[in-house]
Amino acid sequence: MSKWDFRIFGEVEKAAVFSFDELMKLPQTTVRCDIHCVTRWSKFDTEWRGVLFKDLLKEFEVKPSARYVMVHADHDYETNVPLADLLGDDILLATHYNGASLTPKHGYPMRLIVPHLYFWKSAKWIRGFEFMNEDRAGFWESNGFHLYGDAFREQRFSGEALDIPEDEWVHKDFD
Ligand SMILES: Nc1nc2c(c(=O)[nH]1)N[C@H]1C(S)=C(S)[C@@H](COP(=O)(O)O)O[C@H]1N2
Ligand SMILES: [Mo]
Repeated sequence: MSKWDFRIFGEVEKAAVFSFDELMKLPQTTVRCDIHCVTRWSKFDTEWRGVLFKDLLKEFEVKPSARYVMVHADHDYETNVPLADLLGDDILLATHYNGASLTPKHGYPMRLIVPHLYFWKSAKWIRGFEFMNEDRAGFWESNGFHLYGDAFREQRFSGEALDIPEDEWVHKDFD
């Protein structure tokens, strides 16, 4: 954990680096939400704890020109989200799931939770946010998946918005 850090860079007044302990000193919030994977499993009423994106945002100054965020994670994973989508009361840098620390498989030490977008946007093993003027495709978004990925408008694939009723989504056994 001593080597782990979290970087803030791009369209910010001053780039910043946070240690895990520094992030843990920020207010801790619990969020209950449903999550939706693009491959059609959902899990309902999940509970996460961590730091709200909007609380982290108070720790540095974003340039007015910043409109998108590239979420950077270990193992070269990245995913893009509009900044406006990250400002809500349910957007979390999560360290805990159901009261226990995240397991390595599910994103330890920290993952993003963005409930209203497909779960590929909820990057595991996050390491930084890059603020951007313009949108740029992340890993899945460069590989045929939707640039925005609204789970309720069923934006799965690039350019697509299929209309599949919610009751046809399947529930995944979360291990
Ligand atoms: N870093 C990283 N985050 C990721 C992924 C990934 O491959 N790498 N997969 C995404 C997808 S498609 C899903 S459905 C969820 C799965 O989260 P889980 O393993 O906790 O169920 O993580 C998302 N976050
Ligand atoms: Mo997924």
